[in-house]
Amino acid sequence: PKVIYLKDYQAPEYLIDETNLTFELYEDHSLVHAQLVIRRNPERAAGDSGAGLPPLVLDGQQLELLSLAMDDRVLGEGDYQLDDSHLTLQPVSSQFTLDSTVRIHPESNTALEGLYKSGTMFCTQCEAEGFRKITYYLDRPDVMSTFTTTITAEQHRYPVLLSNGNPMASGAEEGGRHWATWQDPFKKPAYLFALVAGDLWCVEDTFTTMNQREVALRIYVEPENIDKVQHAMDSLKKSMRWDEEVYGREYDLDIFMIVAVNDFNMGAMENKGLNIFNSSCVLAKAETATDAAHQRVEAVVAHEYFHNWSGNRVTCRDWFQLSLKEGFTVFRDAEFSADMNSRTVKRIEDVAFLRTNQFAEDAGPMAHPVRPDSFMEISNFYTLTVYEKGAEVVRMIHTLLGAEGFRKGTDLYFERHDGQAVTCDDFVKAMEDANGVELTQFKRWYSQSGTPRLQVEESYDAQAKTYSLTFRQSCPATPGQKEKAPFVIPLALGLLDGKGNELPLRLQGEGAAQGVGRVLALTEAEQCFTFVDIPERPLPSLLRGFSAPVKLSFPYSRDQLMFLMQHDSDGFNRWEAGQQLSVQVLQELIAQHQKGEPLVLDSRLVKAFDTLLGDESLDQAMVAEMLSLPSEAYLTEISEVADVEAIHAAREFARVTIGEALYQPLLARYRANRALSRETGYIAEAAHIARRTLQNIALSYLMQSGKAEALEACLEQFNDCDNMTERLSALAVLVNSAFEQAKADALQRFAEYFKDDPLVMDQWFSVQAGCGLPGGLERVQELMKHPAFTLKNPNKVRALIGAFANQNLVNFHRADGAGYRFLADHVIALNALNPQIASRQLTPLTRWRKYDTSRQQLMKAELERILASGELSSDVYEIVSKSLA
Ligand code: HT7
Ligand code: ZN
Repeated sequence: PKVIYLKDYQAPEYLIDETNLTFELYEDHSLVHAQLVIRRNPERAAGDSGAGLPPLVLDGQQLELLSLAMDDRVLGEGDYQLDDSHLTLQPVSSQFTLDSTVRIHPESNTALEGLYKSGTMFCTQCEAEGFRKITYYLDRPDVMSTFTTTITAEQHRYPVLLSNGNPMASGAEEGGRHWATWQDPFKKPAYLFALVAGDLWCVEDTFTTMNQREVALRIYVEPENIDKVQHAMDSLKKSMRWDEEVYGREYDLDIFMIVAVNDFNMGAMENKGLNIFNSSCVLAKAETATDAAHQRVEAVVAHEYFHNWSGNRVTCRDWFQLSLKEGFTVFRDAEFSADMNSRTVKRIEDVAFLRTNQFAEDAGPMAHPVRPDSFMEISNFYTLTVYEKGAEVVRMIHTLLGAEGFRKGTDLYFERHDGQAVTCDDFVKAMEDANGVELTQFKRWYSQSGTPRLQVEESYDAQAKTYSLTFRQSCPATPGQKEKAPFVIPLALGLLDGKGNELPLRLQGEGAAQGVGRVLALTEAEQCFTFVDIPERPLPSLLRGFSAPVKLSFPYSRDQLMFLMQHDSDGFNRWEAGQQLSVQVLQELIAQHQKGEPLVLDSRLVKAFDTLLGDESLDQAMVAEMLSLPSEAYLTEISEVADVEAIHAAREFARVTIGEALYQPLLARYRANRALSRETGYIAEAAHIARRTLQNIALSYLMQSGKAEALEACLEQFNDCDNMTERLSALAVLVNSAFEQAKADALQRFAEYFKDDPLVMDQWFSVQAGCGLPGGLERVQELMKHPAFTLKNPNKVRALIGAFANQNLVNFHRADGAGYRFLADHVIALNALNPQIASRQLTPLTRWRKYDTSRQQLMKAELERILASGELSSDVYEIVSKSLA
């Protein structure tokens, strides 16, 4: 495949002002008629000479061209050139209309890109380059057009016909068919086009905007899911209000629709006025979806809705700028979730995810900047770096400018660029201009890959009462980038005295103390800050709220970490101190395991957890977070060479020891919370979610004891609860226990009861795929034969193969390489069916450098086997070849 470079970007030769589409949908093929009103791009016309106009090169793949006409002149084969991805013609005037008809086959499209069928429903996925599988077009985000779409289909099978914009007209046709026309008045790139045809029901509501316009809201689902839509509808209305209040952004069409589909490559898609969602990100009710699933629905509904401004009204000039819309929108949805739920818990969850997964990506063969310089396949660049690190970059701008300055910047950005396709530079420029600041050095966050390291040293001068912090930043080499220049790192910090009080902060040279806690902007490779009037040696609380995506190191003792856990005024850093303490303790256990010594858990960790459990005044959500040990994946990420077995053994040993040592306080907490759950029934509010989370963590520790009393509690919860949060947690701890009979019974009853609900069956697969007990691979192989499993459904692939390879590290990384072989076999099978899903499943194999030489060989051998397996999609080829380079 060809490599595409950002430096080669050129504005399009032609623009498309109007796009008129007619779809004729049939069972064994579909026809697409496109009428495009095209003109020469004035920006490119300056150099036009007598030599005539440049050729028009349209994108098109897997299309059967049936007819073509330019300004009513029918074109024959000699009038154009066709290859497998382009149609090239020679315009004779600078403005013309092009009519084409193509035949396509949505009924056999397993890649789920372009127009395809999910079950009986027709639907589309056009981002990033799927529209070219629907018709010949300038399929690039800087070509923006109005769209009018007519759909014709059999009335009985497809009573609902939807596209972007507002409904214009509809009617019946002969032969049991009908039609509907939709018009989208907002210019948009083709990646935001959508079409749906199916037998769907909808839940309807309305939203009155800040300017008193009434917007119709509709969520379409298959009839059996109509009772699972209310939560998404509530989330949508909250999102619409929040975007008005926090960003001043009002919705613009008369109608906003969401459609749930079962077969979808990602979470959801922000098509203008017609969002299409993976059903897992829309459907939620207490009996079938966990608290986490409810929160994900709320977050994804918000994310896609927010794209209406950050992505649709202002879009990307080219796909290298993807983080312009994705990083910004992830930041917006994270802030929304923080406002709707617990701010600190949301930040903890996001940072834990970033540090475990994005930091690993940034340290691996696919490391790339937030704004990549090149790619082979753009679908591979919907990455944690573009999304999550991109959101951290926007968050840092927010931290540096403050909430008010940031809002001034976004107001200017939306005003200046409404209706345009722009770049990350344009976003930063709006921030600069609105605030009168310069962010030139800051922009290195967009162009340099890798996670910066920040080493901190302290010194206290008791006589002068000064306290100095020296910061040294560096960034490891990443593919194509050996040397890195210093980043601007916003460092939020505070200093604590011996009683845990915050000290007023005055830097040397400043007139007066600037309050307690502040943000320093680090700009140099090495920089020292001296605080004055510091009466005693303080304890620093650094990188509060994780104010920058860096790896910070400061030589805290375990006692200091315990002190911060109790006294830091920053909730995030209280959790962070607990995590650092756990990491130190677990690393000690890992070393003991490696030396063949008996494992001994530092009792200070048990004491810290005991204190947390004993303090009833603490927020239960925070206690739950703080009682959760760092994951095996995180322990892997921070290891130089990950010792899979030692990490697993150390963490399991810690869990058993804690479960036994704190059995009574855990049982007391568990019983109190479970009693409340029974008393109130399921309530989807933050305080109840927190209570259930703590209850379930307590249950998982209690089950480590192996006591019959714990099993009894677990079975009572499994059998008698009224919601999926309690039921699935009980099932998960049973699955990970040694109570074989109880486990088998529970799994069987669960599957029997929920066999017709695919999303619940996904959870059933995942819980088993993640079980770290011996024999994991064999269990997964057996589950692949289950009638509910199919490689054609991405949710099933993620639930079983993905959960096994990403969450069951001790089984996936079996010393004989059978886990690697299993994954490679399925990547090869998926490559032919769905290249995007195939390439995403490859991620764990790309991390081979983290492991011992024997595992490295085995992992590389599987990557090489994939490379040699035949015709590879560009998606899989790019990841495999870069991983082996
Ligand atoms: N903007 C959407 C991206 C997306 C996508 C990309 C590649 C292949 C399939 C896809 N489905 C959706 C999702 C979002 O970030 O909102
Ligand atoms: Zn997005």
